[in-house]
Amino acid sequence: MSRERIFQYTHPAAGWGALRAVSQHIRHSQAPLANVRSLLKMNQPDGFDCPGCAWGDPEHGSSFEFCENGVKAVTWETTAKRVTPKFFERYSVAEMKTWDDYRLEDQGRLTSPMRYNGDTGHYEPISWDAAYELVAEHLKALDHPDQALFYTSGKAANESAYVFQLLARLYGTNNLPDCSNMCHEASGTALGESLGIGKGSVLLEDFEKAEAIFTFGQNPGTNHPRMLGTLREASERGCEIVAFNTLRERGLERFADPQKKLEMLRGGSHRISSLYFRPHLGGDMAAIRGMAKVVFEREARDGNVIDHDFIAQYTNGFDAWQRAVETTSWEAIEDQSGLTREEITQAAEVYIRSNATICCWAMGITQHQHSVVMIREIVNFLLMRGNIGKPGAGTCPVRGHSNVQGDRTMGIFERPKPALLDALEAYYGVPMPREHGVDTVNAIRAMRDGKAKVFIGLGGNFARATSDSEVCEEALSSCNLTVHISTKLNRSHLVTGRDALILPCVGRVEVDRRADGQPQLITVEDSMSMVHGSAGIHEPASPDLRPEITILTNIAHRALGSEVVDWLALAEDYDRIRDQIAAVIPGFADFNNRVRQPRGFWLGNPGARREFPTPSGRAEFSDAALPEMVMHQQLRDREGWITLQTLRSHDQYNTTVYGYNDRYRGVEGTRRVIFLSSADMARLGVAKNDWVDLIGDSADGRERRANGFRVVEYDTPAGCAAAYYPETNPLIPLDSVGLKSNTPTSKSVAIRLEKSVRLA
Ligand SMILES: Nc1nc2c(c(=O)[nH]1)N[C@H]1C(S)=C(S)[C@@H](COP(=O)(O)OP(=O)(O)OC[C@H]3O[C@@H](n4cnc5c(=O)[nH]c(N)nc54)[C@H](O)[C@@H]3O)O[C@H]1N2
Ligand SMILES: Nc1nc2c(c(=O)[nH]1)N[C@H]1C(S)=C(S)[C@@H](COP(=O)(O)OP(=O)(O)OC[C@H]3O[C@@H](n4cnc5c(=O)[nH]c(N)nc54)[C@H](O)[C@@H]3O)O[C@H]1N2
Ligand SMILES: [Mo]
Repeated sequence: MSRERIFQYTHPAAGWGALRAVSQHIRHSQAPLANVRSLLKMNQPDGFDCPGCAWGDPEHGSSFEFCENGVKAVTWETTAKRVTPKFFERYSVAEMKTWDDYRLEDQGRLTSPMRYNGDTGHYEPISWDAAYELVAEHLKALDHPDQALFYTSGKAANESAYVFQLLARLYGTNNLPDCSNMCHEASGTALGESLGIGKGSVLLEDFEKAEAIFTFGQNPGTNHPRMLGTLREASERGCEIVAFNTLRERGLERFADPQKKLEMLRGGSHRISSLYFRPHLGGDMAAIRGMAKVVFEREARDGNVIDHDFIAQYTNGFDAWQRAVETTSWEAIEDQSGLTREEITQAAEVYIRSNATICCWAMGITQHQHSVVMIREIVNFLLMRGNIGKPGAGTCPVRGHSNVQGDRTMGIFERPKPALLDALEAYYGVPMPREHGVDTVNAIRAMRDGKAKVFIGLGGNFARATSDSEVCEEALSSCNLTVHISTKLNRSHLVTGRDALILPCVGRVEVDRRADGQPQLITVEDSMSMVHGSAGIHEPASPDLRPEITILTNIAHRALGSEVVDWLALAEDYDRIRDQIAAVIPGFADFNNRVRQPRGFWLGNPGARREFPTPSGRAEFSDAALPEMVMHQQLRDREGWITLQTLRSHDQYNTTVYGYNDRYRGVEGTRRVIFLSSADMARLGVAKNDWVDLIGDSADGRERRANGFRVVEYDTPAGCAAAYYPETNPLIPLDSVGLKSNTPTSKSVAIRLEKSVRLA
């Protein structure tokens, strides 16, 4: 770890800093040659899908797209370090529990299946057959299928996800919580209500035609670096980019493209955003409503701003929304958004000038209590000028995990639509469970209340990614069995049920071979609904790894038998899984052929054709009122309290911590910092570099704290603080969730600070 240092970052995003960071990560992973080879194969027609983000791939993807965080994701998986049975003999679970997330994952790739022994406190080797048998026995022993939980993290490929949901449903439950419940759930819900389909409507090509792009609550410089290239190109050809972000984020301001070496040699960079606004946490709905107010005023004055034909032909509820906008006062808008009427008018002018507008958003929008109505307001805003279903315009919820969208398409959803269940019943000829299952937060409640007894995780780090860490750990520990299908050691493995298994699997960059030696293909779907193939190129990190599908089908074969589904045959050739997907999931006809086309295929989005599969067949405006008070308004009069957003540093992938630097925010050598405005530092009586403990809400009688954070002064509005996830997850009460989305409110957490004394 490098020395702790807080500094002012003055360079553009990416650029030389990114190249330096890349070479350091390749060196640290100790497998340099292999890494370089894999980088050249990333996001190529015959290579593997980048395990980083879900941003779309360019049409002319012949030259490799450089992305610092893609490199980190790949080197993290191709590391030469190994976690062997000897390692588990040496370290007890109790000892590893004292390690932080970085140290756990940095031990390297898991190599062998392991079973926890409660008597010794160590994990011990177990054979694959015995492990499969153990899971099957536990599943068979439950009184009711709803006592089992099947969690999915969004890296699982379509084929793994399809098999996993089939296993859960044939076993008899819809208990399929996933990481999406903590991520874009509100987007799916809001888009479904407004437009009839829970996915974004734009393609990458639309970014080449947009005249304005609005981004809300998103940090692409770190989390979707390839999107910066897209934004830069748009900006270069004169498209106006308007950013709304509570923090000043470097990647949204300036960007130097590492692929343009000449520009970097000259020390050049390119401006990304034309306008940059910093609303209060949770203030975007008010800001958007303010922009709509300006549009209505301009329509009344000049006419020709609102697309009345579009509204009449395709939508419902416009008048009620117009009334809602007109009755919302500027005072309420300014107070909640933290932006002035002048600023909002300036942003609205860009919208009025543009004939084709895209709105992008991510976690700064989806992780609040009122996220669903906020996203519906984004859609209202687009609909009013007909910005759905025309080139260069539409909705773009920027997804997280590389296949999180595909997993939902494959049926990973605790509240499946009847049509999916009907299709499954028709194909397999057996009844499917109709009761809704539990999402992530309800899965924790179910374990806590003794209603769920077996937890199976297909990837991810459930104990660390969820809110209220202590409650979640107690819940997991009360299970009969916890099973984690994983590539790397993480905290969830250490929060064992009475029985616990770690089942190590082949990673995305590794070859997965059929018995005849032919490589298997897997498929994924990106943020723009493009489905394409992915095939690894490295030999697996250990001969004792199994592909996810081998693990799942062996469990299914033993737990359910193979009368309805010939599970083991599915694992032999994934084309057989794809044939079943083609028969069950709409849009996948002729899947095996179409996915072998160079760029795969587009699933399409009815919204792009101005078809809206809502009950009315029309796009629905939402006339929701602004929430009376969002968190920062509730807390500003409570002495000592402040609203915290929990976010990602530049050196992490969710709970995977690559290192301790957050270059663009000027933090080096530590993750235990809290970003505060100078006004809040004065109000709360703390100074730069002070050590503080963070205390969460304890209204339900449970103490919540996270100790030992250093104060960093940062350019953010008063009343709004920021610190990294997952260290701050213990502060988020399990019951603090979004309305209708049930997503933890990770961007609106009530905290107060206590000074702590610590040796430097
Ligand atoms: N390298 C890397 N890439 C990733 C990930 C990663 O951890 N590392 N994670 C992946 C996943 S699963 C996801 S979901 C995405 C996440 O991508 P992001 O959504 O970009 O992730 P966060 O770090 O949570 O950043 C939230 C951003 O929103 C801003 N923000 C917070 N609250 C508000 C608000 O109320 N209003 C406004 N306007 N802004 C706000 C914050 O200042 C911050 O810039 O990235 C994916 N890609
Ligand atoms: N406070 C707060 N909490 C949050 C968020 C936030 O912004 N703030 N963000 C939320 C969001 S957006 C998300 S998406 C969730 C993420 O939640 P998860 O998806 O559960 O967590 P990850 O950290 O992505 O999971 C990392 C682990 O996945 C395993 N893994 C990696 N690759 C593979 C693979 O190819 N196969 C298998 N089987 N396993 C693999 C590794 O063992 C690794 O340790 O966290 C959520 N939690
Ligand atoms: Mo996510």
